[in-house]
Amino acid sequence: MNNLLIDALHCRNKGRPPVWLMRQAGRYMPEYRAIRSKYSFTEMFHTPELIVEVTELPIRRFGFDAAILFSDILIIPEALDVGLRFEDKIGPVIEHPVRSIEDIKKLPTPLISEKLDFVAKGIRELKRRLKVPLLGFCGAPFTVASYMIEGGTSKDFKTTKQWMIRDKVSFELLLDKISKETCAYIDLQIANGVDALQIFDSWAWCLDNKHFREVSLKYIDRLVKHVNGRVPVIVFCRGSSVFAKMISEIKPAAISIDWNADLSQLRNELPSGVALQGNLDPDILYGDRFTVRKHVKDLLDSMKGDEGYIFNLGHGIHPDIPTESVQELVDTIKNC
Ligand code: 1CP
Repeated sequence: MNNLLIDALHCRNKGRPPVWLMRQAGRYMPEYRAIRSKYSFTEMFHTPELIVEVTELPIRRFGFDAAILFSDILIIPEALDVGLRFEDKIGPVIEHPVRSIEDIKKLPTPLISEKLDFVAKGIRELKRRLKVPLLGFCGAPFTVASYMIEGGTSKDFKTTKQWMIRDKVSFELLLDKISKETCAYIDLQIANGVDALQIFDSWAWCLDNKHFREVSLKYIDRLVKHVNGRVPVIVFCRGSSVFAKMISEIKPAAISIDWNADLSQLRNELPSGVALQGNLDPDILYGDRFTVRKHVKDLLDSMKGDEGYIFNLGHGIHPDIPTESVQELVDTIKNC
């Protein structure tokens, strides 16, 4: 069993840093695209056999030190019957957006352990097969809420922020509802064997400091408290370069940093005992192999000897990244 990730999450890794990439099980892999040509994305993440197969693809091809469950953060809105579908070239679309107290009251209270049993099956099979730790994940309530309110992907989060600014009390009722269902989903993942969890708050960057604390961090804190040390938790947000100190107050095992910050400098500003993950600019992987190697080495050098460092990108890998860049990245870390 490869324990580099778990050791690093406990800040006691004496070996080389572990490496995995956000969105490693995705469209940049020809093997993924081959499976995807036969099934819709929704069919794929609903089918335990395909969850297992796709989760394992990047481990087999590149030798990452951790697997991340093939699924999606929007599984919670889907379980809340808001009419989720994924459209090619558009992304997620939510047919019945949530925009008022009345809409929140209409949301069902599903039995997550039954409704998402296909995920439990996938996790159990993966745990039988994998020789690296399995990361489960969920969306942070703020980011999940933004999809439910906007009805899909947004550039400016206008509808979400307008509601938040005009009537924070009812806005928080939605965050509360999403948090409750997410806690049940976290329980399902832990009960079936995930070794660690990552919480994705991809769109937290759109919030000012005060609102980040009040509508994002507060609910991430609820999730971390709910996990209560059963498995290590990594908190990722776009914006973590700025919000890292605040995030460290809720004591996750690790914070995943976007690519704006100088990671080694940030390390000095944070309490010891919190692991750091990140933070290569995903666009570096468009460079040639020498460029990729140089940037990976520079980041490794800057974090040398840090027992709580996990190599990752500052956000997910783009679908058009050449696989050669990913191999160069992994090889550079393994040979460091
Ligand atoms: O068309 C396809 O083949 C589907 C593409 C795809 C994939 C491969 C989507 C649609 N989701 C995923 C998998 C996925 N999503 C994983 C799997 C594990 C991995 O390899 O990392 C994970 C962890 C996610 C999480 C996720 N989904 C996030 C948070 C992470 C991030 O990148 O910020 C978000 C915001 C989503 C929403 C989502 N799912 C898919 C799309 C196209 C989107 C919208 C992204 C956007 O709004 O820009």
